[in-house]
Amino acid sequence: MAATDWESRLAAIVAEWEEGGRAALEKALTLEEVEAVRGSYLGRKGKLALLLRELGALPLEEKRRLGPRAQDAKRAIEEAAGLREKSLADFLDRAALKPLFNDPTLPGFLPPRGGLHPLTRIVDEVAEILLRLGFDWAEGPLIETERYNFEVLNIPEHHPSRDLMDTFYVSGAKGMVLRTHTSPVQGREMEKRTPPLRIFSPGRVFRRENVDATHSAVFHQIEGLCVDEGIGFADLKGTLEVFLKALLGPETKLRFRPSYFPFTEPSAEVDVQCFSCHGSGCGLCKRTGYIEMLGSGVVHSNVLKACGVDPGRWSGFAFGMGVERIAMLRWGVTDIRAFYESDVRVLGQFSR
Ligand code: 2NL
Repeated sequence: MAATDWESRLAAIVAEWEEGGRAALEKALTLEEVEAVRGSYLGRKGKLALLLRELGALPLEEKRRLGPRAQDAKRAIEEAAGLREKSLADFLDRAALKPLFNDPTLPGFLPPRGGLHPLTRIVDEVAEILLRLGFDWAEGPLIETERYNFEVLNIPEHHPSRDLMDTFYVSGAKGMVLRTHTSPVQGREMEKRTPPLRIFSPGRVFRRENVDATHSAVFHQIEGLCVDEGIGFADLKGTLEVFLKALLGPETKLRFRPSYFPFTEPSAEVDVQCFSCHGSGCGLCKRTGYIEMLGSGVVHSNVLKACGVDPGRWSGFAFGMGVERIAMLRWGVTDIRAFYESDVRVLGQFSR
């Protein structure tokens, strides 16, 4: 056989080894599989072994030139097979020992950890602050009467804000609605208690909304209410200043904007200077420099009266915020539906 022929066969074997043989060794899971790969090159009928046997027939000069190259290839294959064999053998030894005793030096298996839902975390944080300020946690029914959801709150029948609220009416139960805000809890508490009182009401509310990235028909609110002698707008400002600094950080800057709610007069919406761009304008604050955080106001005297509180002696302030909105701002969530889909790949990112 010609030397050039022999040389090209060696090149083909080396190429095949590099492109497939080496990887086949890495995939081998038994000593038999390792031996099969090694044997296909170096066994009695192995490709490289056969070629090496034919080396003797070549002229001496060619033998000197090509011999070392073939030996290098042989050594590379033997070395790779040996390494794989050793690591497999070690692994199999350990696997064989495993059932015999517990090795306490091996790392343990971490069980998957649970965590609080992001909305629960916001409610808990807000509650901790308000409890510290002397507010009591208050809850009430999700299915409300129109009286507590609307009338008591200075929203008479045919008042346009009843339409604005997009109410779910309970079929077959006249005058019953799914509460559109948590304000009815405050109304009920005002009737039950005697001032001075400070309460907050976290909970689920319902509106007939078309669901999209920022709207859900079921969502959550937290409202606060304070009634005492001599309470005015300054008390509202001071309380919200302390509350929002505790929630968002001591550098938080507030801005009060005049607004309208049927149950407060005067009313204000409270913005905080954007905590992302510090007021210079960015995507989060839509270039306004401010982010809307909550609605608030001095409790309307009609509401006090309707709940059995004498507006001649008592006055109060109230505020309300959306839990989802705060959670979205806090963690940069852009689709409200992420909170309800219960995808652990999403919710797992919030666990501590
Ligand atoms: C908002 C605004 C607000 C209240 C809620 C309230 C409750 C009673 C009396 C007076 Cl019983 N006011 N609640 C007042 C102002 C604003 O919520 O944007 N919520 C998400």
